[in-house]
Amino acid sequence: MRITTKEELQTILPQVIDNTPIVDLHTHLYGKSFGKLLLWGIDDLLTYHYLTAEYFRYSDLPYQDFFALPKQKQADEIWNTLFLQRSPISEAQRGVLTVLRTLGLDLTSRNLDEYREFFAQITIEDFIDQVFTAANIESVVMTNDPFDQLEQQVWNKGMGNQDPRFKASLRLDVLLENYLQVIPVLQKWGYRVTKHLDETTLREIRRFLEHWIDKINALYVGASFPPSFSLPEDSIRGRLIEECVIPVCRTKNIPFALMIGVKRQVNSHLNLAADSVGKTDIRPVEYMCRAYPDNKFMVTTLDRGSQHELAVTARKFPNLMVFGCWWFLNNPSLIQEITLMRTELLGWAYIPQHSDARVLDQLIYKWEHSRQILTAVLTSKYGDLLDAGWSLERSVIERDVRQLLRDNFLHFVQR
Ligand code: RAT
Ligand code: ZN
Repeated sequence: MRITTKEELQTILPQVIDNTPIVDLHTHLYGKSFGKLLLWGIDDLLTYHYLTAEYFRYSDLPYQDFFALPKQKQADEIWNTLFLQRSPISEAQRGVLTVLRTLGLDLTSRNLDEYREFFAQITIEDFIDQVFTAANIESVVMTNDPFDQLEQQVWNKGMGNQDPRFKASLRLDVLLENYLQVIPVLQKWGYRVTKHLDETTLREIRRFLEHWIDKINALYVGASFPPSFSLPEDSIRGRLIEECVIPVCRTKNIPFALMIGVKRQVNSHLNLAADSVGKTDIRPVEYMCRAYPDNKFMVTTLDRGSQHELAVTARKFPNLMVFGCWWFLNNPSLIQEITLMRTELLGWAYIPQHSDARVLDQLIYKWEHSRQILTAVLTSKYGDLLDAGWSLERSVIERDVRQLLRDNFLHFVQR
């Protein structure tokens, strides 16, 4: 179907964006076989760490008293403070409303027990189906930590890849940031490693990485990094990256995903909500892409200021795939700005978003809100094409949008 006017564009584009299935490349979700690691339901939704941080902007309850409460009581506190005593206007707060509305719950009742009742009556199998259908998700990528004991049990039983909608990625924060602490664990597992990164140790760490990539069928290897991240660097982390992670990723032909700019634990009382943001230096990314042209790198940064430099760097290196509006950037005004800028600099050659969902239900709001923004950005950009006299077809728009929401990631991991 040919599209020649902006009215036609405004009708068709939102349909195409809604109908395109998503491959969500970074989440903290797990398949059902991971048991209680898979969070879902109203109490998990309300105790999301984005909301706990916002709760403490208003509450006088001491941190330790709040965190000592059972989850349901924490959820009550957050509901009362953020939803009943004031209007839920922040992005994370609005997200809860989008989820409840989409699930058909009555927002006028504001009755938490009624919402709990809904979740008590549904099985996790049905709820996974419901969420994936509502958000039109094809698959999500988990964040899999080889040192997490609960996860290990599932992988050791061969049950980690049971549901093909939940793909794996190997997360290496623990290895890269706390190598000295994990030496005894690696030794217990039969790896001949020492604190001296000698040839045997490096070979053994590569063997460990290869083993886990194969074991979980990892689509990529990933890690988060502080604003001070630097490469090349004569440090344990720097050597592990250049002498183990990068060579193994090349052998396995999978990307190394870097999430740069997180300042961990700036206020440790906040637990999971304790982390903050700092200015990211893009020079290490430039170095890696140039020094390792046969490797593939996926990069997202946490601060707004580095976004432009990152997008320009992607123009220089085809082995760099920029992705997502991470964490504190996952807010409509910033997503809009960043997505517009990336489109202007990179066309279709980037991945606009990942959800970072920690609670299954969040897929609904994270993607509904991101789809709305993508619609606004592409309405404007396709509108410019119509103004220039370039005609469009529905099938062409479908092809373009599919690249952003699905194909760019799948092709990048496979190529
Ligand atoms: O967005 C989040 O939920 C953060 O807590 C982090 O998990 C971050 O996304 C990360 O992957 O380190
Ligand atoms: Zn994350």
